[in-house]
Amino acid sequence: MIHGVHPATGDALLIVDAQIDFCPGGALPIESGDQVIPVINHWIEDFIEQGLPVYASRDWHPRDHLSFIPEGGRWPPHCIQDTPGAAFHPELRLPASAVIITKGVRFDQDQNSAFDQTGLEAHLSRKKTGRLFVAGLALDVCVLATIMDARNAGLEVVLILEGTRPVTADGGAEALVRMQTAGVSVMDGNRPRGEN
Ligand code: VGL
Ligand code: ZN
Repeated sequence: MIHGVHPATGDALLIVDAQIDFCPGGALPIESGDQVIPVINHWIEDFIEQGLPVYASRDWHPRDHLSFIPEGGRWPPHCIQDTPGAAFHPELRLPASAVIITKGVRFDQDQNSAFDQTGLEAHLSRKKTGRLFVAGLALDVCVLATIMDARNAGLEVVLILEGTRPVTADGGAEALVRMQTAGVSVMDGNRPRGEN
């Protein structure tokens, strides 16, 4: 566990799927999923203050997506394009400069990772991003897939632990082991600066 990593040039913040459907009351609710929002807002402020880029992915499925239970998939229908539940959490303070990454739109496969066929790797390389700070939902699904792809793309990764929650506790614990084995820095503490 690390404390007090400070964002600097070459860093970017990636917020994964901070959407209504993944929060309590949503279609695929993650326990305390909404509690990540104020944590993420602090990080957004810090990145913006320093002129550093902010990215936000969104799960954005066509209706009757193959990942939905009625279609033989494993999830209740969620994040259907342009429905209220697919919107970012209303308290998430995304800046106008945030770059949105849309995923999960394919009819023939799910896309848990924000890197999966989105072109994000090439974009970050062009922007000379070397390190990604990652938070969002869910730790054991899309955050995990995104972070593993980021590592495979050669990026350094800092997981903001207070800014993520798992679908299941066991899944979350396993995800953390896999991430740490892959060289991810797990940051304990909900502020980019200060005491943590
Ligand atoms: C996610 C389940 C299904 C996620 C997306 O964003 O973690 N989880 N689709
Ligand atoms: Zn999904």
